[in-house]
Amino acid sequence: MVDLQYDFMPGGALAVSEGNLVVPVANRLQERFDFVVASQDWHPSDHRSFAANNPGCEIGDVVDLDGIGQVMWPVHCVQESRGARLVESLDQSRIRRVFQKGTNIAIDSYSTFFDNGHRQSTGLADYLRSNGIDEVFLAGLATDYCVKFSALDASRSGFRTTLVQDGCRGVELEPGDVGRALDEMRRAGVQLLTSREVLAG
Ligand code: VGL
Ligand code: ZN
Repeated sequence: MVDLQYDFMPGGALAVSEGNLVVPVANRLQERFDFVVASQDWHPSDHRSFAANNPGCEIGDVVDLDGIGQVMWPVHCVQESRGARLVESLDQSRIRRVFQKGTNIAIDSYSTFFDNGHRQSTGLADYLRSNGIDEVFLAGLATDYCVKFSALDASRSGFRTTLVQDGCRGVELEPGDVGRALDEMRRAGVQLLTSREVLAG
């Protein structure tokens, strides 16, 4: 379950349209799984992905950050803030572990597996493998950022990977970003299913 946090919900600092609608889907899906992990975007307030920390930059600009193109975001998911909390409507009773990411100010981390430069691992892949897991299903926010990069890394790390499409919503900075993200995942071997199909299977 990717980044089901207040700041990504409607009204939040980096609101994803209809982001609230994926929470009941995630809750229903959890009953089908015996191993549930969550990710949490967890930035220091001086994180360099925030436009406010890059003088002259506007939200949506792309700047070079240590050799990597970095989108400038509004201040969001600041450690310990309410916006960074997993939403209360999410059933958290089955979560084995929450993986926090984006904690290094100098590099963003959309994926729950690696930072954007693939320099550091969060330990998620090893954690899953050591628990005998070779297949993952993803839902959450946002389809075109954290969900996409998590799914691509999951697939590349050797997990059979399924994206639950109605369990995700995207930012769509540019119209069509979600469609392109889905294509990219499909091409990388990620299976796209609806929650209905997953729950029936
Ligand atoms: C996300 C942009 C910046 C996400 C996180 O959860 O998709 N997007 N930080
Ligand atoms: Zn972030």
